[in-house]
Amino acid sequence: MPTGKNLYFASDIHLGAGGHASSRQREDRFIRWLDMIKDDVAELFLMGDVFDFWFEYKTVVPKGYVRFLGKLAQLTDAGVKLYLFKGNHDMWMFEYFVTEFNATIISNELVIERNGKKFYLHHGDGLGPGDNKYKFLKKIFRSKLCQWLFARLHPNLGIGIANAWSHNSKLVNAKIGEEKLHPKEWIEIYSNEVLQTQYFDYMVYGHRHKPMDIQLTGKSRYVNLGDWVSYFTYAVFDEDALQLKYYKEPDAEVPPKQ
Ligand SMILES: [Mn+2]
Repeated sequence: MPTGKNLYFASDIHLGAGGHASSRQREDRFIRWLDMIKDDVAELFLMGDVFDFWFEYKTVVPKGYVRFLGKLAQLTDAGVKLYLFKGNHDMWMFEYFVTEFNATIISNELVIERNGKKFYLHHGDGLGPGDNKYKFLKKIFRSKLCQWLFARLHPNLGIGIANAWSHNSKLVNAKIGEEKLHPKEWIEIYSNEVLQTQYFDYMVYGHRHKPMDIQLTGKSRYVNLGDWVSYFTYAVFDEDALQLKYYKEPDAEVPPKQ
């Protein structure tokens, strides 16, 4: 049994983005964070775009991320419950993480209640009004036929195309593009709409690459997890309240010598 009791949430690590060296830096930092929380965590929610691209074939998975995967194995072997959300970059996770980590894969939203608090959890893509082009693409990409066809391509070709495409839609440009489409914080608008029919204490998302803690209708809060590209942010629920935090490297906290 895990000794920890807390719930931890993080998203948008985009492992693989920016080339091997830059990705390793992000991976190492994220692992240091996992080490920091390992005695304290009961349930770990990785809320999408953990990988800049992921596709698993029946017998093949993408190269890389071995330290991260090893650390996840260590945590889940010790009894930590892992939830992996599909993001818009890694919507093609199938059985591998279930087999290896006994993870629960979440395709859309997950609703949970812990210690009397109600949570609504979603990666954050394709919500709210507009962006019909993306919503249409998401349907196609998530279709069995599309996945079957993609799996027929040789991995060198398939993952090559995916990486080229991912490099093309750079994170920052994608963010600016989305903000042009939705000048208002659309996840906030969406959340308030959901709250009209159902109460949640916390509505937690990623995807925006921007940490936010916004008061919604009534007592509800919208927490956006930010990312591990520029902010290194996460949320923790300690049986009492949800807090958005910045991960500071332990050595960065040492006060300068007099
Ligand atoms: Mn995303």
